[in-house]
Amino acid sequence: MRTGAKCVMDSLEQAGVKVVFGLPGGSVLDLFSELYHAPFKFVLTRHEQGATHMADGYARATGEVGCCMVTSGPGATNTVTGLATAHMDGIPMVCICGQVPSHMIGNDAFQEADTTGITRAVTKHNYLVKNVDELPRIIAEAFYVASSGKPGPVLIDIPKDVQRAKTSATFSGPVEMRGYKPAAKGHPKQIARLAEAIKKARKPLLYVGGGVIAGNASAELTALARKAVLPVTTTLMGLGAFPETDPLCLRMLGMHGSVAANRAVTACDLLIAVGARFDDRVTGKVAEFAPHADIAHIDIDPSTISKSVQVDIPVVGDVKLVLRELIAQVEAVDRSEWMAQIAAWGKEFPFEYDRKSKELLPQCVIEKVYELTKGEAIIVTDVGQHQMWCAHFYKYTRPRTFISSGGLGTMGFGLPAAIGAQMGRPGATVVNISGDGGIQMNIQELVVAVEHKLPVKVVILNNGYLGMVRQWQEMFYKKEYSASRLGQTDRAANEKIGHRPDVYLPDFVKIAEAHGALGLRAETVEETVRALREALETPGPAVVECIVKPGENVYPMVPPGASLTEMVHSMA
Ligand SMILES: Cc1ncc(C[n+]2csc(CCOP(=O)(O)OP(=O)(O)O)c2C)c(N)n1
Repeated sequence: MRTGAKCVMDSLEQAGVKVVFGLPGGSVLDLFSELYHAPFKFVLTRHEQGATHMADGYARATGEVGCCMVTSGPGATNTVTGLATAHMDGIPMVCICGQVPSHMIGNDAFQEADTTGITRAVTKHNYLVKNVDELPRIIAEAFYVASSGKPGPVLIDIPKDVQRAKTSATFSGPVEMRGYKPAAKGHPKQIARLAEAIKKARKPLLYVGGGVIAGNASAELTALARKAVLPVTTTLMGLGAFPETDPLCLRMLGMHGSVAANRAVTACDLLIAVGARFDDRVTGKVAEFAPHADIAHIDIDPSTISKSVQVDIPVVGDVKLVLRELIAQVEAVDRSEWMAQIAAWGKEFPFEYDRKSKELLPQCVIEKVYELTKGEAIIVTDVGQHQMWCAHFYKYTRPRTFISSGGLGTMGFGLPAAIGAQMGRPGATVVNISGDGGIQMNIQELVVAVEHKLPVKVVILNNGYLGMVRQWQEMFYKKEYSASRLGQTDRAANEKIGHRPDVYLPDFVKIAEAHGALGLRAETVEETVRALREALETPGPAVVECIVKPGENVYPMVPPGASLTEMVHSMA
């Protein structure tokens, strides 16, 4: 006989869990008591949101299921943003929550929240465990659901009495769930139709999303593109699925996509979406998206087919298996005219910035990170302008090297996700690039990197603004800069509140030092290179704050709701 708490630890071990992120409280003390003897590592975070993003970053960097454990009530509600972030991007995660004892549920007990109710819409599946005998099976199911089909987060809510109750139940699989049978092989007829369409197309284009990375299908995707001469554009989530240094790569498409990618979407006669979901940030005005193309869509999730864009050739299946079938059926086709056209667009409109600027530009900082890490780092971003510049000015050549909250767009994701990524990939260079806004949302987790001797490097692009908000206000809201100035470097504002005008508020260098990390500040290109070098050579975590030009905008940009042909290149 084992307690429920022991069952949880045994089941996590059985599932191959190597590290759990979280924070204890009254309702999970039984679990934490057992954790004391568990063979895997536990990382104590400073906020449950941090725990969820760490589990998420760990999953994105390794391909394994990320795991976190929190208490009931506020512990559970603090996971909502992290669960929603993972849910939107299809990231496998299992979150274990404590719950008040079963007989108190519904009584407004201390630290009670309807966790399964609250998280229903932000998880792939969730459980409230009512009987300890079911625990081993439920945990095995949770890991299966999280990692199969389109991956996603699964939450298990375990009342305190269930943690303490004893059971002789075990579960050794296999998992069988009625109504949940993720597709594996694509339909052979549909695959043959697509192969035929690829042979006939004069201007085909592969539009690749995060599903290719989740499905570990980058090698197959690359082989298909090269064999059948198919140019490739990726979404933000798809960065790294295809080498961006390859001449077939058009870089990212969509709102802040490259001119070449967006023009190719508009001109192509066959658009092959692979593990992508036609997000509004990708399509712009749907009615004018890929107007001349037949659209094929390969995805494991049938619910995504024809959801926002009508698809002509749907192929539901595991992308890796479908791509393998396709590779066998396609052949090389001469598309030199199409390739020349694409190359010309790429040459005429590369991602660029003012290289003569007297002020330090954020794009330049990212380019320096690219040069100094030789393009081999794992880049983890927050959300905003810097996120888009990280897509433009760093070239990703391998999957799982660009980690970002694409679907939900969660500020505060970057630092904890980078810590999780570093935990999963101890030998990798992990660089978190954040804005001065986003970094302040989970800065408390820096101490976790210090405690665990994780050499995460944090680069803060400090423009004194919630930059992306400021850009939208400049472009679409009559320059009414309402509540977008953060003002770390705002001398007048400092003076007004009686601070020394030349003091940074907050002082990120001091924040770094207060957490036990190296803190450096750079205001010029030379200082940036020096600081980045020092940070990269430091064995522990380091923070490099770069004071960059405040008013810089991300271009090109497709205004919200406009078609991909209506790209804005500058305010001038
Ligand atoms: C949690 C959260 N709150 C609000 C937003 C809306 N938002 C999107 S970008 C942005 C500004 C980000 O500013 P900063 O972190 O300084 O990065 P920058 O855009 O300047 O690079 C805001 C507020 C968000 N994405 N996430």
